[in-house]
Amino acid sequence: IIIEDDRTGLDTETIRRALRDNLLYIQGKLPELASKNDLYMALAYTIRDRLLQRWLTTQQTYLKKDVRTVCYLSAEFLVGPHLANNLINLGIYEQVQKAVSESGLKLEELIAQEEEPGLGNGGLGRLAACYLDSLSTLEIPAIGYGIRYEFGIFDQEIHDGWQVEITDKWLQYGNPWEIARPEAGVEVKFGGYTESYTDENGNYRSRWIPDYVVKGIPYDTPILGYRVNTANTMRLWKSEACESFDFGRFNRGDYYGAVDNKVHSENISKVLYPNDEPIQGKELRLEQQYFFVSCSLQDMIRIHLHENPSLNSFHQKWSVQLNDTHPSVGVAELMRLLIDVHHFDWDKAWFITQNTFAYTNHTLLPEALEKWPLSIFGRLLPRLMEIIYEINHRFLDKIRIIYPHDDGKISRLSIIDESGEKYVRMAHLACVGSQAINGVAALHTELLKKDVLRNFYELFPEKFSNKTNGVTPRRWIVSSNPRLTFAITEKIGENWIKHLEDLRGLENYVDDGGFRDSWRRIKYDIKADLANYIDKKVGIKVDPSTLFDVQVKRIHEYKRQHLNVLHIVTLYHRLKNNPNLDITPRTFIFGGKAAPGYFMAKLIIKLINSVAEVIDNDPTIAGRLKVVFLPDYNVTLGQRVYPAADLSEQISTAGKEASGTGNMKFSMNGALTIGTLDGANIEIREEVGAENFFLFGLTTEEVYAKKAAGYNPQEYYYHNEELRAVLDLIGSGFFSRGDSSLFRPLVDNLIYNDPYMLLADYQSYIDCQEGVGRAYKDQEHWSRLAILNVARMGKFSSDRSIRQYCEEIWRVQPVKIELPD
Ligand code: 26Y
Repeated sequence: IIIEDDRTGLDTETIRRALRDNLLYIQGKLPELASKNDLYMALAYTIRDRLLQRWLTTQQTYLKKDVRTVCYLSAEFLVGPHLANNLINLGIYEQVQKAVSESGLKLEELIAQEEEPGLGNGGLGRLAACYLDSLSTLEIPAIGYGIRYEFGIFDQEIHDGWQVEITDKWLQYGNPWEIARPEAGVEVKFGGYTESYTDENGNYRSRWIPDYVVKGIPYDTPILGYRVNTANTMRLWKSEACESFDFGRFNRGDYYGAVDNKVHSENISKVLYPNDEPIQGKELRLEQQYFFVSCSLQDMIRIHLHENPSLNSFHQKWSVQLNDTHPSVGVAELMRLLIDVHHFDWDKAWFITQNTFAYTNHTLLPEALEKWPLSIFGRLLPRLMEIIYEINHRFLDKIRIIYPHDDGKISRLSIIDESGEKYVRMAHLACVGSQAINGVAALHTELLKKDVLRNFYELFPEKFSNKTNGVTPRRWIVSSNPRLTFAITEKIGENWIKHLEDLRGLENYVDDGGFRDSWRRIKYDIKADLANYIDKKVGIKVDPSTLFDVQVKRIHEYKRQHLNVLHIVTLYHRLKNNPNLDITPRTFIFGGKAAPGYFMAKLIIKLINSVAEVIDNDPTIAGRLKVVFLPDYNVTLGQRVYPAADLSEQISTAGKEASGTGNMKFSMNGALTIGTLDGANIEIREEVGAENFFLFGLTTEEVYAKKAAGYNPQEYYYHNEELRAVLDLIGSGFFSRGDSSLFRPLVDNLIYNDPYMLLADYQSYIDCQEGVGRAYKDQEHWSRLAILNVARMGKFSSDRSIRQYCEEIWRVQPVKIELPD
């Protein structure tokens, strides 16, 4: 037989041989002694070889063509497992399936073996991962820069209904997808002081004498595009102690002190902060941010100077996107590198800096805007503090000309918040230092302009634009939902995978009874799979013919998982009062992690589990209501859950969810949405049609108006009998074995405070849910709506988002990668 090159060939026979080789010579195992994990590793290395060929060719091409490159700076990349997606993108899933069968195992079992890198909290980190997939698929030169956390987002267990956090040891069996590059390490300074001096040409300069220096080592993971040869790099930095640095302590014989330093250096990339709201004043977090940003900018400069005579053209060759304010210290860092290290004058450096960066905002909650106490910032990054003062000084001088005698304006725009304890406002630094500023959904961008960043919008309206989020159909349809993928492709071919707008072609089949029939069969089978998983994981038996009503996302009061619970308790209460009531049987599925220090979020998890238990133990409810909390919601579990959902819960208070991306994943997989006019829900509804979307709740304007008029939740409590009964039931201890104090904080918060207006939206939600239940009873009708939802989701591909970023912000072009024959 003829076989291809052992490390690049794509036919079944070559892959089979490569697998055997890797098992012997990389894993060092005989086939008869190999564990499932050994086989997974052998397969992963086999696929990695195929990636490397494309990756090296990509790098070589970029170098030769001297391309303009996008750098996506993000403290989080929630990429999910690599193996299945690489097989799909390479187009060798079937070949590998056959090649693996020799081992007596199924490919799916090996895929399940992969531990996902949980290097993110939620939406923002996952968005960065979808964008890397699209950048490669669209053949755009790009690098994703971030942090290689040794411990990612914690694993969640549920004990007695409460969340318990377990360390995520994702690296313990090795990571076959990354390659360390110690030779490309860079140094990062911290602490100490600055001094000014006059250089040999008589120029005033500043010098930073640090307290300690940390080394950053890059770890590269190739990110392959779909059915193209482009493999871009995700470059994550690990912190290490810097031997070259002369620790004063060590010289003084203070050995333990020197070890402290080593330990401290290694701590910087040790663990992901498991919060999705700023951690006020945690110095280590600021160290993480500066660490990865300084490493990344130094790396770009090194690459640039390798290909160009000077940094004068830096902004022409690099476009750097700030994923929220987390990397926004980069604005000051690039200034420092240009001025202190490369001896640029201020104006030239500022021109380059401003034309390099662009900033994406992801939040509307004012309390979630990142700010750092000056005391911490100045101590840790004294030279950057000086530079920020200078940026601010020059910025405010310009403002004074535009708004003379308006001190209020000055203090509102200032990068330094001086209203009490002094802070650096990171969003202000990002706005001033960027050529473009964007929100992540139409409503969100409008609210940024009107509210959160109003003063900046007045100043430079031309910098603002909207870039509605998107998700990659390769992971969120093809990889997660092979059955649906097959059914769609059978009808309209496979172009939709790269051109999601082509899903429109499915509209021709909504009236095809046979198609609707097979659509329902597919959904049922997927739900049956999830039911098996649920039984295995939490020991609850659920019926796949019930309506699967799903809310999976981080637990947050503004996302209102507890509004969902109020609906469940309402149904339960109705059934208790009227046992023969005819309701649509439902299975409520929840999943999501709570920040470890967020008391109310943890109490909401406990409430869900408590309600689940009572309902489960009530024989009169059997077959009609079921509640499941799936522990450890992550990318892998999301891939199981989205395809199995009938109903997607997107019920945040209007004006609070910047965009949402789970909303898109559900709808693409044929779930209908019950949602508020918030974030991208608005645009989803616009696309799928108002008649195919279950809308409820106050609008943003109504929320604002009610707040302004002095919202009083007690009015709802006293005037709505059913609502009162439901809240009283929860408050009574009925769901907490008689302990009426357990859920008191939650119930009281709703009755007396209710910052997210659950009580105001309650009735509208309950009524809307009744409509959902009725609609589900007519299965033919429901299938039509589901098919139309899928057919009209084309806009929400991350390919569309990335095209807009490329054309309107980054001004980068695709570069074709040809493999040598
Ligand atoms: C400062 C730090 C601890 C921090 C870390 C993570 C702060 C915030 C976050 C994460 C924020 C986040 O995930 N935001 C979400 O971004 C999505 C992508 O744009 C949006 O769809 C979603 O509405 C928004 O909440």
